[in-house]
Amino acid sequence: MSKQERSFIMIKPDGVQRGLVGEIIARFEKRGFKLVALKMIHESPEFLEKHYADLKGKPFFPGLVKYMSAGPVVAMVWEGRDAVKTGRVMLGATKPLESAPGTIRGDYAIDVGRNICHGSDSVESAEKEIKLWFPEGIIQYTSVVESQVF
Ligand code: FUP
Repeated sequence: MSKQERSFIMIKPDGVQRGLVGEIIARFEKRGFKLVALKMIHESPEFLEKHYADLKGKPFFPGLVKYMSAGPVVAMVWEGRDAVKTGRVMLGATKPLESAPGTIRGDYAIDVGRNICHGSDSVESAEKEIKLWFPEGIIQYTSVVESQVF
């Protein structure tokens, strides 16, 4: 059964630097998801360590935290049917060799350590990540897509 969900999607510092913000947002909008939160923010290494707490101890962890805190990111929450799973499909696989053309990573990345975007991997982590990145809460509004009756 498909479900209405929220996913935390982030454009990483390399995605911002490479001018891919509009492209990534357009893909989610065109797919039919509703943008419910958006901000550009330059976070500290300490904050990124919280975001990636599950990966603490991995050999790439220090480099990951350094890269993620090197510049601003665009943090977003997208809402819609199966937003978490579909968001992951749109992002593409973590490993560049496995990320299919047509996905964001498959179209724009060749390096696992510079892979442009992040997307929650489960509904539970989406909830945690949304709380962490948007402690101020999320705006409620009705989108045109929702108000259509067909
Ligand atoms: P993903 O959920 O696709 O972002 O993948 P992971 O949670 O496994 O990894 C988080 C981030 O760690 C990736 F986006 C990139 C980085 N990473 C590396 O730099 N090297 C690796 O071998 C694996 C992940």
